[in-house]
Amino acid sequence: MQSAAVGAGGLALGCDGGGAGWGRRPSQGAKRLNVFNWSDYIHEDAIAQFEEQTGATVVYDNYASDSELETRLATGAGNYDVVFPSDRAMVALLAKDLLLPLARQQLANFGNLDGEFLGLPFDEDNRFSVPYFWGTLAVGVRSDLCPVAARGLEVLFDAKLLISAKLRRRITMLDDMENVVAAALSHLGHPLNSVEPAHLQAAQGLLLAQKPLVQAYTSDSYRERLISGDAWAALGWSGDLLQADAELQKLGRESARVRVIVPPTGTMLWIDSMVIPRRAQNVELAHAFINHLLAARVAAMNAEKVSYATPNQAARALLPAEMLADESIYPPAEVVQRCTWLKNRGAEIEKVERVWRVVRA
Ligand code: SPD
Repeated sequence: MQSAAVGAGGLALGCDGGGAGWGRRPSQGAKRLNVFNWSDYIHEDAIAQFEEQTGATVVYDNYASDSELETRLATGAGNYDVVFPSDRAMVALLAKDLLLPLARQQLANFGNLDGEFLGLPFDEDNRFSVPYFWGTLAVGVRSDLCPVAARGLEVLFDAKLLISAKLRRRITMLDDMENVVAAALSHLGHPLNSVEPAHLQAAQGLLLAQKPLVQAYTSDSYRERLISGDAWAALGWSGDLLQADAELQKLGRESARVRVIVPPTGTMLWIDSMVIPRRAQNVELAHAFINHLLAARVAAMNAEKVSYATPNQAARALLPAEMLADESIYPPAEVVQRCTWLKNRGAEIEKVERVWRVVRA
């Protein structure tokens, strides 16, 4: 997990008081920008460069779930200026009027974005949001430890296989209702947005049978658990799993690998956006920060660091060919075609919530 408050005002390590951030304290009079982002989701230099260019202090804090972000924004906790909701969270935040319309004239680098990622259903004119990264719901396997040649979700859901291969308590699942229920539905061959009672009943049964075999439901520590070898397989988001593999290589553990499997039968696609909360205190600086992250070089540096797919086409032109060819980051068109976005299921989402409550009880 990454958490930092770095600033132009000199280094003063310590808890920042505004959250879990560690780093510099703002010097008196310096402008302070409160950024709340998913963990492991930015290159520290992207923040440092912005601070250098603007003289501002960025207080950077992390979250691990859409619901954490929604609660903070709804209760006004945190005074955030820039946050990064998923497509699913965007629907909820807009419905509650928690976001500020963006001033497009302050986003000179908006043109760097690939039109394919603009005008998505949750914000058709991008009045409120600017795409940040997209990715897939994937499976990461420590191929050096896990004794089965995993093909996809079966390594998390096939109880017989898990027990015979001694994977009991070696697997982790996201602590995320929609993603986990979608994975179970998908493993059972049902549409991952299904609200059919019979489909959800079967998904609940599968998740309950899996529960005693699960080491943890976590949306941020699976990266570290895979690196340490505590977990051998994890349901996670593509880039975090790839980061675990990169970290093992960096540590010189050549034979230790995390193989990232984007289920070839299709999986969930998601996209996270940059937005400004309605209660933001530093609106101009927030626009400047978003514009900075949209700059081709910054977006490319960021994409290389986090291993997620960038919707910034000017940045893509700067990325190593090897990265662009990595199908666990940019799945081939035929796999993308089999993938699905989360649908807004309106009041029917209660049925999914019920399953999740039973599973997590
Ligand atoms: N560590 C960064 C993870 C970002 C994941 N965003 C996924 C949202 C899916 N609902």
